[in-house]
Amino acid sequence: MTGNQTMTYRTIKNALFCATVALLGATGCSTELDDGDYQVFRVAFESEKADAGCYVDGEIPESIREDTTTLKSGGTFIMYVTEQGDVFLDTGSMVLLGEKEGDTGYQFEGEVVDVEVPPGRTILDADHDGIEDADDLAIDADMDGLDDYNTDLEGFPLDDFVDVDGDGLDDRNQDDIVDANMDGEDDRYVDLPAPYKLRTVRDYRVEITMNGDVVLGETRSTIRNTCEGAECPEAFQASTCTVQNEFQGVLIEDAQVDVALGAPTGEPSAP
Ligand SMILES: [Ca+2]
Ligand SMILES: [Ca+2]
Ligand SMILES: [Ca+2]
Ligand SMILES: [Ca+2]
Repeated sequence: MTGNQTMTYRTIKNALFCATVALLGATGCSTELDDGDYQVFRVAFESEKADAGCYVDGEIPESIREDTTTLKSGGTFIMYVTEQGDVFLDTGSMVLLGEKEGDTGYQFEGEVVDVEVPPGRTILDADHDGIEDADDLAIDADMDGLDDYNTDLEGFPLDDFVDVDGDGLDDRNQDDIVDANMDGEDDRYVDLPAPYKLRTVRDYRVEITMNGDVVLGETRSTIRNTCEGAECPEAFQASTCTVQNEFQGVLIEDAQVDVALGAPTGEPSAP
């Protein structure tokens, strides 16, 4: 299927089940879902609440702290159970795996971990042994077993010719650029990774409580930034930002849902 095609499905099974339950005098639908079942909810979100950790210096600015709105934003959740009994929630921007929580609730969670190793120093290391040549007592860039810089007892070079890139120019004193792999970069210089890692962990969580045909719940996304290693930059500050949002909604019976099919787009946003 192409990215522009749409998939349509109906919650007829659920609607029939709800109708049967209603005829029997019970209130609303069961929250019990079997393999292959799905339910569609239309929900109204409150405005997002970001905690102080989401702001510079860990303080909610005066210009934001007292803002209020009574407007809601709308969303559609699709909950379904696959063959293995796994319960999924499609929020429209991501799909989370969940589990039943008590008699009437479900809890869905997901985590994205992003580790970055920033570029570090560039060193001159002609023989790529990891030792900067200024500190390297035995350099043998052309790997002929003869030291490129030391001399014998009579003062003659141990290696009379070093030409890693085969351009006829001695790499030590005649060659402006040694580029055996032809990428335009001098092979004698090596980029070292920074001696630390930056880790960003995004946790997403959605809780849904079902009560008959109505649902209540909360979405929560937390982003934690940490630095690992002995040489983290002094300016780096670990941070934790949590954004929370409550919602309420209804079960859409006999819903017809159009879902755009396409490749996942970039990094997920909050549910
Ligand atoms: Ca070296
Ligand atoms: Ca050599
Ligand atoms: Ca050369
Ligand atoms: Ca090169």
